Amino acid sequence: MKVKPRLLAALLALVASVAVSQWAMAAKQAHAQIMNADGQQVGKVMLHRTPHGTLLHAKLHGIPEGAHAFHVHSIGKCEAPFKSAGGHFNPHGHKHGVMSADGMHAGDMPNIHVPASGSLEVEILNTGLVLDKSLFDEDGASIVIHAGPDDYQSDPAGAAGPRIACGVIHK
Ligand SMILES: [Cu+2]
Ligand SMILES: [Zn+2]
Repeated sequence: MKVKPRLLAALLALVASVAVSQWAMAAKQAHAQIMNADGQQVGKVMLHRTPHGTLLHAKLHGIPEGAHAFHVHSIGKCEAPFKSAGGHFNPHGHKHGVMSADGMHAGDMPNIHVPASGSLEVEILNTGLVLDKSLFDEDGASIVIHAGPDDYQSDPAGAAGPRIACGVIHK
């Protein structure tokens, strides 16, 4: 099929404007107060929109030393033991894990490694996460820290063990 150049240009402009407006419509930033299972605040996470996904900036304290899975979960409800937060945020129906050919969830991120002090400040770029209406849907979304590390492949949750901290993501 031969497409007239002018029509093609108009179509390309339309596609570009839809992509730009979706980006522009996404929230510029969001945040989550992270609480442990005893209801104590153990840090916060700022989420910043970028043209390439979401930059998460976490400042944590009072977290047990060691490696912990760090995910975005699909429900914005944090009631200990935080099953209330649902599964991993997964708007595209993928399998879990950065090491899975069928992965990964938009909520999957690298493990965090907390030193003996229990405090950690870290920035993580999640290129699959957009602060748009899929995240801010009716039941919201949350950030969850697990007792153990994510193995990056076990579906659906990376065999990361119990959930030890959680924070609802707010615009
Ligand atoms: Cu998780
Ligand atoms: Zn996952």
